[in-house]
Amino acid sequence: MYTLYARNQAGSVAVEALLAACGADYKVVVLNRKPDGSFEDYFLAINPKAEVPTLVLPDGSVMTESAAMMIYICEQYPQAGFAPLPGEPGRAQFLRWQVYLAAALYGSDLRLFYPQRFTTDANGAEGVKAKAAEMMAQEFAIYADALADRSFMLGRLSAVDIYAAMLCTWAPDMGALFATHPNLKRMYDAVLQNEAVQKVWARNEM
Ligand SMILES: N[C@@H](CCC(=O)N[C@@H](CS)C(=O)NCC(=O)O)C(=O)O
Repeated sequence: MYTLYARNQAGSVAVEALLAACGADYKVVVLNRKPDGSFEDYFLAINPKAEVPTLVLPDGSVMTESAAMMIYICEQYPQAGFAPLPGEPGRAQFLRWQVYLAAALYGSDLRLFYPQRFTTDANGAEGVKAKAAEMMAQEFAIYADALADRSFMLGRLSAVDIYAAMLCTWAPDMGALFATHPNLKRMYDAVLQNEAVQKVWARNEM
């Protein structure tokens, strides 16, 4: 069984949705925060960076990094069809966008929501936040341009779309994002047609 350490509406959402959509045997442990905002102590022994998602695999080993988890899960459930497998057409684009979402958009999101963690300047947070918002807008535009008139980046629902849908929910103004990029709304609605994804969104109170 997989154990996913999670927090509602956080980066664990896409991993949880993919596990559910693949029909994996998994359980979710929703982490609580201590009064100082840090996660419970036992979690540090599992992930020294104390970040969600953290995934414990059926063999007991620990995985961090949401994009890597999603690529791995797709490979464990090839019949579910949420990624082109190595050697199949579309594999390069699958890897490209999976890593783009993690490295570019997820990164900008973290700087937007936790700007103080990205500067040693006591007055620097506002600048970090403003630049993150600017970069996020550009990164969504690049993604939307590549998506063009398709509903799914690779032509059929894949882990990339699930990841992108989660990231859309973190946009500072999702309505404005969808007004600027109607194809992102089309993609989002198409991802949410998947019943397993819908259930995970609901469990996360999204
Ligand atoms: N690169 C990591 C980033 C994970 C991350 O930063 N997660 C955030 C939540 S979305 C987190 O746990 N931050 C620490 C906190 O909330 O205290 C990944 O893709 O999994």
